[in-house]
Amino acid sequence: MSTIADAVERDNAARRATLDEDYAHLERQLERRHVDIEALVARATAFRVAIPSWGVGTGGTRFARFPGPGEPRTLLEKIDDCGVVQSLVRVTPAMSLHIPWDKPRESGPGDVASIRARLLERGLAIESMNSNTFQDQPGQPLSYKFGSLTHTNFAVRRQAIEHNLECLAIGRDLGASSHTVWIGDGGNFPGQIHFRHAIDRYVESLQAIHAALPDGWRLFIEHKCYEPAFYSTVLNDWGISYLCAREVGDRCLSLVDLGHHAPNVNIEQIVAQLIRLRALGGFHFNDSKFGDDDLDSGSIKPFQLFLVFNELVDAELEGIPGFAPAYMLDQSHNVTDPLESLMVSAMEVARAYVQAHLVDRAALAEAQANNDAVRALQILKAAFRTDVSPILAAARVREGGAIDPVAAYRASGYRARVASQRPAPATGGSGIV
Ligand code: RM4
Ligand code: MN
Ligand code: MN
Repeated sequence: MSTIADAVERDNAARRATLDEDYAHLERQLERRHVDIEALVARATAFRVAIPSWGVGTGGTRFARFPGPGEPRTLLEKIDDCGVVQSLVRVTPAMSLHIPWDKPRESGPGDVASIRARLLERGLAIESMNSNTFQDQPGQPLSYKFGSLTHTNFAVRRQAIEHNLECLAIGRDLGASSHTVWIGDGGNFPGQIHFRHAIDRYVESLQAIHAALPDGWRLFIEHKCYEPAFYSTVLNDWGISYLCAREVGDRCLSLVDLGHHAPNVNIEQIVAQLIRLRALGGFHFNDSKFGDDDLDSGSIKPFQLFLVFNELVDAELEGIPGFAPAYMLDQSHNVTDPLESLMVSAMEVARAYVQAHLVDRAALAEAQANNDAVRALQILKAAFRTDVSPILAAARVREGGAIDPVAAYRASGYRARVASQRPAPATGGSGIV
């Protein structure tokens, strides 16, 4: 058993020589392609992806949840776990919170002051707040069974709006800078929902939330094609998300969650469209085989992840005005140690980002101008096939992180240590939808 810092030092010492060798080799390879490896290390170092507070607990499916040992029971413990991830991978300095799952206590441990202090201690900040009107909470007067922000009854909509305003107030206290709204509203049967009236109610509710946004904040709306409603979802796709965002207000932007589209939809093209419309506010990374599976980023379709970043990096390099999407992991870790999944996922997202910087954009533009499809794909594949692991590892090490975060984490004995300090609660916490 050792602290994280000890484990990093020991594990890095054992891997240092191999990393140096691999780095030097990659440096020579990239020189032949006229790419400066140090510039890529700088990109990798500057990259950021936020961790959702709900990602550090074990997720569940609608069938079961199998809690792991040492799950965090409070926001303070979630901050501790996120601090571990950040100290090892060094690209995850921000957290995203879900209210009421992460609601601060009135006083004592877990209140706003103690949360702020713990964040500071762990080198973390809060980025986005997330409202939760897809569940009923104990003691809540009105139910969301038939909808929240788009409910037919004004009193239910009012309650859902109030909840979002509370999220803004908590977020302001904790230093957040954006609010993300995903609702489960929709219908299970044809005829159940009046499509046009439901979206009218959605826009009206969102306008009330938008009007209360603190200075400098952005409001993200997240579409999803199905689930928990299985026939129709109120905010079902990116187009309706864009149109609603425009009606809601100038600080309202669309958020893309990789798992929220029908199978085989071209998500990278959606990303490009939203960028063109200056409407891409944020991104939830995860991976999927069939639906909103919330599997680990890069585990199923790494080429798709790369193609998404190809669009994001293209926009970044072009300097599109106002382009500053907030990146976050949004995953459900059902069968792994969540901290391991988060570390690997953050590294996979950073990998796709760095690989996208390897695309020879001048050559690609030329291939496109000449309608040379084979050459265009070759250019993308050359970037995608490059193993940038030594770049990512070098960026981590220079920032004090681990060459091999999972190995260092396992060697630290952190999970066993928190398992003894955090007895499992009688009831399992929330999974993820
Ligand atoms: C939804 C959506 C939201 C997340 C919830 C828990 O499917 O992805 O972003 O907050 O799950
Ligand atoms: Mn999401
Ligand atoms: Mn989701």
